[in-house]
Amino acid sequence: MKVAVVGATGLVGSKMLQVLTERNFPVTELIPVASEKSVGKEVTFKGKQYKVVSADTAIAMKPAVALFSAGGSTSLEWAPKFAEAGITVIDNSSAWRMDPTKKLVVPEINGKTLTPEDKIIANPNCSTIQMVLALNPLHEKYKINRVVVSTYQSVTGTGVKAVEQLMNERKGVEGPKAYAHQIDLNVIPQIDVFLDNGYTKEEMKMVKETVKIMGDSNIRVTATTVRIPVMGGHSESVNVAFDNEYELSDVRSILEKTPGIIVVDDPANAKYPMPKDAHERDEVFVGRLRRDETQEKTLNMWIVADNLRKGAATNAVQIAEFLHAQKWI
Ligand code: 2RA
Repeated sequence: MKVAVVGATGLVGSKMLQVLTERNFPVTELIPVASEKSVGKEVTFKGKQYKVVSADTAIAMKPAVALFSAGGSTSLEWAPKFAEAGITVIDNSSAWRMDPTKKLVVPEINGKTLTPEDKIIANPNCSTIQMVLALNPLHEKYKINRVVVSTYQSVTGTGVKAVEQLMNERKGVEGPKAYAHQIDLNVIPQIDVFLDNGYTKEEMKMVKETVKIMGDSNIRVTATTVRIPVMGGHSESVNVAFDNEYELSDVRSILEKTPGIIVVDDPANAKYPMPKDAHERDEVFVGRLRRDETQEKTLNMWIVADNLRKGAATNAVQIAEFLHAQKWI
């Protein structure tokens, strides 16, 4: 199958190429797409060199599917043009996520809602994906009414420039800045821009996307999202209030049985999820499972995942795998 990757030279785009290779997605021809300044550059995929082309050229080459990771404005402009040409778009930007006519998909949760008519499919925000994967099976059993989440997010979520900023600061050399503040030896309680309600866009993504993916507007989410000087994955402290009482042992076994989740929860032996262990893994890691002793029917947990993989590239490729399994692409 011909596969286009739009934004192929970025952090998520490169990870998409890696994940397509590792998961042996049946790519017969790769069409790497990037901005005009990258057109003509070469990208290596499965040991072969492919020239980066423009979006116009990619449409003319008629791929079956296009994985987009090139930012919201590129998606707004180009995803409809790909879709009109019959190419299914799986879009990692925030452009279409809250559009009521588009599905926002974590395959394990709501993949089954997809139809062959869905030509632009939205991939959720990284911090939302890892959280809902753990929340959804617990919601099915105990009904969640409220979630309080605080995140500890890797610089890789911002992109190459942020990784360079962290590394430069660590070495004490000057360079371009992705953040308004130093990130090394610091914590920045701002991810994306502030909105009128005092929350950041990232925080409101977690609020709104959770409800859309889990399909239940009764779930209330409040979030504080924070950038930390870490690579490898996003971590989240999540407090979950249920309608119904639970047993901690049942919660553990539900999570252990959930595809895509690995429970790492052995505090006596200092075993809990950490980004350095989640790095380059497709699974979501859950630990520090414990009762909230201040409130009944309430659970605390700690969730970690590689934000470039399950939080972005892996989830997008899993959507493509689902479409391929249905023979829709
Ligand atoms: C971040 N959620 O970590 C973003 C990336 N999509 O900044």
